[in-house]
Amino acid sequence: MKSLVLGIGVSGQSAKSFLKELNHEVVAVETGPDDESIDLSLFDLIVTSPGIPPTNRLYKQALHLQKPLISEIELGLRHCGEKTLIGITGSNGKTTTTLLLTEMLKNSGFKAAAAGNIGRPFTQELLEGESDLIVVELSSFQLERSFTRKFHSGCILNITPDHLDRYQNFAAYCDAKLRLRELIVEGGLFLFDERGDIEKNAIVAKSLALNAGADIETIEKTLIHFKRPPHRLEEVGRFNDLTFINDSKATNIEATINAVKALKGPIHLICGGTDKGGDYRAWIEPFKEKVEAVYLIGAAAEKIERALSGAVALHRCENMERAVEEAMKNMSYESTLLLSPGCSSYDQYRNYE
Ligand code: UMA
Repeated sequence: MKSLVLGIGVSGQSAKSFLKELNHEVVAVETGPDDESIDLSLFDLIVTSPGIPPTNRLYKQALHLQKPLISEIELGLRHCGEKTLIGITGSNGKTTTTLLLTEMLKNSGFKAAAAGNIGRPFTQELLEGESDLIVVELSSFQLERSFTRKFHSGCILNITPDHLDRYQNFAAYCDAKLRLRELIVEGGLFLFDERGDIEKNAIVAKSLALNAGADIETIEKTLIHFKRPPHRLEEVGRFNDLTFINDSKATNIEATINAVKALKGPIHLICGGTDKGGDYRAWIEPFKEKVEAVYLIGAAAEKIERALSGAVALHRCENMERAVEEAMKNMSYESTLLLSPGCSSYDQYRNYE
């Protein structure tokens, strides 16, 4: 078999190693949007990385030529043997839920591991890990070209507008998320909570853990001791009477709303970055009476300014440093400075961290 891997990021590299283990002859390439450099007729299988959009020319050509075009996740699903798999997707809360569930299962004695969108590619865990149960965090991108029913259970935590720079509309994004339902084995547990919140995420983790056979006492203990991963409503310091919160993982509009709802006012909010095509007017109502001022940074600043104009005090800032300086001048007694971008960070940073 001769296979082509599109994208040489972590999942592309992992897919390449995995295919080599399967004795495939493998070529891995980076591919620009209009790339025509590869003769696809030479390949029996094409594995695509999540970051490559369906508008990419090779991706489109592969479909046109009816070549098998699969995600790195699908590659793993086809060769995961008897491992128990649990899938977690949603617009917000999936990493926290994945970690919490994995912790519950490990503490209950399972050889469990977390993989997928969380950072460690699924195929890498299959190749190198010693787990016999894998909790797979799945992004909409990863679900797009995944087909094999192998998950014993799974959940969609919530679906709110995100990645509208990649999808034609919200319905197309929902369709990608809903693919998880098609990957769960007959009779497997499927949970779908359209508008979940972080408490509810604990209930989801608990239900999935119980379903997998974890014991209730260990689950409850894990919940008590579980620490949210960093960059999510993380208190990073206090200065005089001011509190500083890092919520840089809030890379969509709903996530910023969740942050504002979870905190006490008055809030001074730093937001902005790369726009993902959503409507920031959704912030007007939840910001009322709680958010005292908004400091705008990054490429989306102008769009956010237009959406929020007249609803809240707005400050356009050159960069993060300026935004912090400006906020420090304005913050009154017991206010909170919140970084919750509501956008992705690629215009200024390598990633949300
Ligand atoms: N590339 C191309 N052509 C393109 C786009 C990208 O050649 O059109 C190349 C890049 O030059 C780069 C490689 O592809 O070399 C990057 O591939 P990728 O963007 O698919 O990223 P990976 O490094 O493989 O990481 C991916 C996920 N990234 C994305 O979905 C963007 C990681 O999720 C995931 O942890 C990893 O696989 C392991 O499964 C990150 C993410 O930001 C954390 N996810 C998004 C989110 O959570 O919102 C979906």
